Amino acid sequence: MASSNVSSALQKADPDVFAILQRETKRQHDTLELIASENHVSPAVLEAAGSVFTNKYAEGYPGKRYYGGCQHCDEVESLAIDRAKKLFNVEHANVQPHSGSQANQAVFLAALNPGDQILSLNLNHGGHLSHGMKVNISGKWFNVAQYGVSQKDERIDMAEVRRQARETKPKLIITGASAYPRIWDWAGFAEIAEESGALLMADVAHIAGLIAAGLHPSPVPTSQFVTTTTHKTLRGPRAGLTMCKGDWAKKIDSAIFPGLQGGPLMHIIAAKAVAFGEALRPEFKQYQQQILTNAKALAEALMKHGYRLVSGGTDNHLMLLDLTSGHADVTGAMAEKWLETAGIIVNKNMIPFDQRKPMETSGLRLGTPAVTTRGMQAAQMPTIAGFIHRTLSSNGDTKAVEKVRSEVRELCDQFKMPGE
Ligand code: DSN
Repeated sequence: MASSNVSSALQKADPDVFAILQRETKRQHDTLELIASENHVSPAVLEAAGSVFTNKYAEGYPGKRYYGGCQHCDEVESLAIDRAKKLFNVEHANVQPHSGSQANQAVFLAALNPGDQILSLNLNHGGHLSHGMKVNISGKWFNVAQYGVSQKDERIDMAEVRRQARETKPKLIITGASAYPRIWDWAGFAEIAEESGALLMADVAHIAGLIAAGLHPSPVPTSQFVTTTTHKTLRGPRAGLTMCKGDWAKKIDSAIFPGLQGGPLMHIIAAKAVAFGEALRPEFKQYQQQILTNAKALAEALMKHGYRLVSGGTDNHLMLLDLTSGHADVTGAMAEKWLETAGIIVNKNMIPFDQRKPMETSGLRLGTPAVTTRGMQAAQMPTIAGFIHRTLSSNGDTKAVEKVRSEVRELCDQFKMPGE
């Protein structure tokens, strides 16, 4: 197999990097990956990502390149495009964005001018930095208004979205989040966008796999633009994807190249083609269904231990645990560290109306895509919730955490990583 050849070549040529890779492989095997935006790709995706396409320059698009020797780049990029279009039932797909941020920037470059007004979800309520954070290019180049969740039920306050849209008259309304556990009301946003004359963009990075599997409504019919990363629930390589209605195709393509990027990462595009192919198979729907089942089971088990979850639970692959109820002195940063020592990998996260700073936070974000890839099911979720509870309620006590660590390792040994 190519991957083992690559490994042994690397071992010989560069034992230092090889050893680091070995350690990272072991870390991933020995820990429970609960970061909601991470996943474990298949050996096929990994092989394509590590393929000879990394040697090739292919600026341009299939059939219109600025370099010779691009015939196989054309084949693989066309295949990735066709599969993406089929997967999301969308009129146009550009598979070249290197990342989710660049997938979003392509929309900004295609549809906006500096100084234009945008309306997006508040970062502290689950939004994303590329949707208008002050220090991000999106916040520096555009006027940003933000909607949030309501204090009452911690769900997106559609009345507030409408009020802000009327008041600020945005050119673009951005939907989508990096930490929102509920279903999006795409039709509600479309109505508001239409009413206020705004374009609509959905950044579905977190929920792309659920949408592709038909387990979360799709924003494709109601949005001019749909962007995503390809490595979260979609379980592809680390990269981006910009999709749009046919009448925006030309503008989006020229925004990505030559507007934002030079040579596309053809090895990653090949890996996207593989991942989209995997996502078109029936097993992928079962996998996405299991992610949801596991998330519900984890949420219920945590609530049984007395934890409060933002909005009272989850409809998707992630949940936000509010540490202020029950662990008022514990910050998200402390909890993240203790859990990491126990072999449970999570990230601290702001919760809506958080009183703490982003480097501390009062919340943790937990997600089930990666543990589900390893084959864990609802039966394992109470065990994981128990590990989390023991770690947090011990206040990071070394002995207690060590005991959890060894049990986490035992659990990990029972569930293979892809390719093992
Ligand atoms: N950093 C990603 C996440 O964890 O959700 C978003 O870009």
